[in-house]
Amino acid sequence: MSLNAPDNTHPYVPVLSAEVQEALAAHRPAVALESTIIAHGLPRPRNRQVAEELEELVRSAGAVPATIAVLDGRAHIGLDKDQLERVAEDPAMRKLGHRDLAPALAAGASGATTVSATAFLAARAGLRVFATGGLGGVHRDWTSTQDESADLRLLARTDITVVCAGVKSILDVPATLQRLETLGVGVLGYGTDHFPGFYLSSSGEPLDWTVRSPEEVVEVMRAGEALGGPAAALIVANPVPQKDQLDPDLHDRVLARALDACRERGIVGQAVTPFLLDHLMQHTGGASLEANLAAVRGNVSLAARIAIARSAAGHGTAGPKEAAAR
Ligand code: PSU
Ligand code: MN
Repeated sequence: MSLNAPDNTHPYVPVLSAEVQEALAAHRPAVALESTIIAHGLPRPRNRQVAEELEELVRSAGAVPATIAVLDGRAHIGLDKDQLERVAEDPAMRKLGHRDLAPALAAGASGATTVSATAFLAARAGLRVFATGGLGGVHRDWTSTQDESADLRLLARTDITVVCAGVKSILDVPATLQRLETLGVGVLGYGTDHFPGFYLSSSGEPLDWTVRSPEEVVEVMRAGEALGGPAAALIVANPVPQKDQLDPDLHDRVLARALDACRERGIVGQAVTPFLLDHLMQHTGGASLEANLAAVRGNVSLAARIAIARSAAGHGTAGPKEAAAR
C-alpha cells in the first residue's frame, strides 16, 4: 500500500471512546476486545451479531467494553455501533499485527487488530484486562516456515492479563507453551491443571498453576506488580465448557485435512489462520464455529469478572499516566 502525502499535523494518537475514557479516569472496570476475530475469524453476517453480543456480555456483567480497531488511519479504543458494524462488514478491513500499526496510521488505512496489536494499544491506554478466543502461536510447520505469531513476542513485553481458551489448536501447542516459558509469559489454568485446546476443553498439556476465581487472578496480577519485574503478559487459560467443545475425533480428522489443504494451496503468512479456521468451520458443519463462540463468550465474561474484581480491590485500570510511567 502506498502512503498518502506526508501530513505533519496528524496526531496519530489513539482515539478513546467517551465511556472508555470515563472508565479509565474513574478506575472503573473495562475490558479490551480484539477485532481480528470479528473481521477475519468469523463468517458474515454472524460476525456482526457476535461483535455486539460480546460487548453486551461485558456491559451486562458491569464493565465497559473497549473493542479496538484502526479506522481511516486512527486507532480507536472503544467503538460506537456504526464503527463496530464497519469492522464486521467492510471488506477492505486489513489484518493488523502490532508492526502494521504505524504503516496503517500513516496510510490512513483501516484494519482489524490482532491480539498483538490489540494488547499493545490496550496496555498503552491503561487497560489491564483483555479477552480473545485463542492466541496465535507456533505453527506446526515452524521449522520450515518460521511462522510464529507476533502475538507471543508482543505479549512477552506487555503488562496485560489476557483471557483466552489457550492457543488455537491449529498450532503446535507444546512448542507454543515452550515458547511462552522461554519468553517469560505466565500461564494460569482457570479451574484446570491442563492447557485448554481452543475448540477442545483440554489440549492434554499440563500446566503448573491453577486459579479458581477472578479474585485469585487479581491477586496474581497484584503480586506481579509488587514484584516489579520486566513487563510481561499474564495468560488466563479458560477452557471451553466440555458440553460445548468440538467432538475431539471430528476435530482431529478435520484438522488434518485442513492442514493438508493449506499446504497444497500454498497459503502462507497472515492468511494461514483465517484459512484454517474457515476450513474447519466448513468441514464440521459449523460445529467448530459454535465451539469457538462458546470459548470466546466464556472468555469475555470471565475477563469482565476479573476487571470488576480488580476494581473492587482498588486497582481499576492502570490509568493512562501510570501506564506511561511503567
Ligand atoms: N481467536 C479467535 N479467532 C481469531 C483470532 C483469535 O477465536 O481469528 C485471531 C487473533 O487476532 C490472533 C490472530 O491474534 O488470530 C493470530 O493470527 P496469526 O496466526 O496470523 O498471528
Ligand atoms: Mn502467522
